[in-house]
Amino acid sequence: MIVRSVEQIMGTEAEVSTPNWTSRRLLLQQDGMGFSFHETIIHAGTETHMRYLNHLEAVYCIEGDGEVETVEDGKIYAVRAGTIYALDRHDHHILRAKTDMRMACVFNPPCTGQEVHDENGAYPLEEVQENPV
Ligand code: 9YT
Repeated sequence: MIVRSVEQIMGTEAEVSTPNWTSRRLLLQQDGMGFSFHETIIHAGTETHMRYLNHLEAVYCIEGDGEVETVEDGKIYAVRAGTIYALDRHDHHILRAKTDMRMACVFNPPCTGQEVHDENGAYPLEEVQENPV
């Protein structure tokens, strides 16, 4: 069994920060679970454009207040504690944080650790599958 806490991740390579967010990657590809699991803090007042062309992501809001917009149809959804959104169509989306937001994020296929968004708002696809079962 794997047991970890965010305190153990802070200050290590598995904590990745950009101006808009800080992601603590609690479970990664090398853990062999078939998904990665991150706690992400979205900083208040930020707007982040994302489009995970190579991944599916589900995002569950634990704390904070904001909104997510799907670019294709311009729909805007409130995001607050208890809300989940799932990017089942690799949706191009914009996340706006009114306050700091604490999110639990799951990626399939799993992230390897150091990903930050490229010019398309995507993460690269990692070819190696550690857990091909
Ligand atoms: C909510 C969201 O997608 N934020 C960007 C960071 C990402 N969740 C990550 O790498 O943890």
